[in-house]
Amino acid sequence: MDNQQQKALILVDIQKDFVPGGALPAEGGREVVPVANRLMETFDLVVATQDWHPADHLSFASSHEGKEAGDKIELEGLEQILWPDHCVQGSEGAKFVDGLRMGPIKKVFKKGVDQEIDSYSGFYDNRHRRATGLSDYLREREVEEVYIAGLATDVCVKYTALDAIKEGFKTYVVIDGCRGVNLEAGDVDKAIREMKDAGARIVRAEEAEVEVEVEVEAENLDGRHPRASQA
Ligand code: VGL
Ligand code: ZN
Repeated sequence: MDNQQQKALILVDIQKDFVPGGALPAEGGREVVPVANRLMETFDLVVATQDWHPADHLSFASSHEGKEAGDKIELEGLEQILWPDHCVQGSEGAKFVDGLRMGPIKKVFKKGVDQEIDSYSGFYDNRHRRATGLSDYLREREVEEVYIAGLATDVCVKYTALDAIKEGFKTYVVIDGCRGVNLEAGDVDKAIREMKDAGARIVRAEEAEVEVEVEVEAENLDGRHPRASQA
């Protein structure tokens, strides 16, 4: 049987600062950990993204005099929401949440590392100037479909999903494996609508697991990937 990877699981920013007790928590954020851990069992290829900012990152309200979190400014011609300091490189809050299985994660893609620009998507910074390498990594491994879970639904999950679609991946968002920050009420619902409208498929973890397992079984039967014959 060939070993072509066709599907990947992308775990977005499951970091301490994005769960309760952290600097920028998604309500119920810790609940994505058991979902992610279970999902990892059904994927051969699992990658993660990690928000990883320098201490003086310009997305932090603290980097702008007189500004507070939630204020909006313009940064390099783009609207930028100002956040509390979060996911500072090497800090406790930047670590992955306790209990998240790290063994299956083949590679971690760090984002938000440039001081002057934010990076919500796991693929590109917000100006689409610098790639994190995630897209090339997936393509080199023949990935065609990505399943996305993590934090936060209405920020980094959303932009990661939108970029995945733009990059040509068939994109699933495992919605019970995501939690949002809802900076403004309704942001999560709006994000789900936007992702759907762009072509993302919103699924639950059990559907994602079933679909992957069914294909693995079919692959074992005739030694070929089931999608190959449909091309
Ligand atoms: C995120 C706001 C700022 C996220 C990252 O991971 O959703 N949100 N930086
Ligand atoms: Zn950030």
